[in-house]
Amino acid sequence: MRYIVTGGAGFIGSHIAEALSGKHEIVVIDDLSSGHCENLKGIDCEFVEGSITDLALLQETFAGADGVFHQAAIASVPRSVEDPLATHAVNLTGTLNVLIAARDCGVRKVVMASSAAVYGENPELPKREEMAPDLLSPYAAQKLSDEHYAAVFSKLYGLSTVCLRYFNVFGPRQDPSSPYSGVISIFGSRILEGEPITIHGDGGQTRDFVYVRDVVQANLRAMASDAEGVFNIARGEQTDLNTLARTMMQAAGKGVEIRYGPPRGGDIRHSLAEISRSREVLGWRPEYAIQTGLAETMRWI
Ligand code: UD2
Repeated sequence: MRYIVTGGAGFIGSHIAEALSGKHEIVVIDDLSSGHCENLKGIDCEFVEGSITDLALLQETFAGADGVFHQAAIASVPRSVEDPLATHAVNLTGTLNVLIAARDCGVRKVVMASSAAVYGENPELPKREEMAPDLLSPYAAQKLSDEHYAAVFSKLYGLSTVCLRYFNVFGPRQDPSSPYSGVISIFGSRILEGEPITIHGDGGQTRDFVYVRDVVQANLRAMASDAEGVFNIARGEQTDLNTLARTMMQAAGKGVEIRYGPPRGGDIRHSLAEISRSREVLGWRPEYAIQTGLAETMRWI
């Protein structure tokens, strides 16, 4: 099979490319705005440097492809608040380009990254796919619009699509130096450097963390199945930030000072996914306990 991975030099994309490497023909397309070539070390793939905002490049690159794993995005809520237009160009117009190029090249299936951001502050837990969205940022609006475009392309042009709503993904290659990085990569690098960590708020907020290798398997299952639509990708488990900090220090065998700062503006308090649809329809289930994923992540950092 010939597979395209957009954003394949990035955090999640490079893990997908790695899982396909040696078994399939892989083309990674990435503009290296947040991805790094080192993430592709040892991965057998063709690399195309370019942006998903370039429709002609996508139409050329997607020729002969069987499937597209679409991971390229400016994956940041705060960036989208600061710059709605630039993030729209990549996250929404870029995704529309991916769908058009896939349609034009006769690609069978597009599996794309969506986000738990679409649930916003809807207080109902766990979050179920059929719940009403509550959009709090341009990023959430862009991802939900992507889902709608995917559904329309399925109906209108017969392009099979799946949208995976990622919750808090963590693992190796999540860049700890980025200000938009996930809490686990930030805490991990601070703990290993012996520096204090800062918890925004009282640490009672919860997230549903899922290890990147489980996210890869969800993508592969979605590509292999006939399923279409929207699926939550998470462990279906709540971890509060205080527990997370303690568990990470245990995994590192090293304690650092915990500082408590003001809550971060726009933060949601609790997050938890219902994952029965992914289990039943995709036949996927998360295999990595948080501790196992944290240990692998700390080894990488
Ligand atoms: C996640 C996604 C985001 C979007 C959003 C939707 C990641 C990296 N981001 O944002 O793309 O889908 O969910 O709701 O998965 N925190 C600290 N100290 C730090 C850094 C973070 O206390 O040094 C807290 C932060 O205030 C928040 C929690 O950790 O309460 C998780 O923060 P995050 O930035 O890792 O992820 P989140 O849930 O805001």
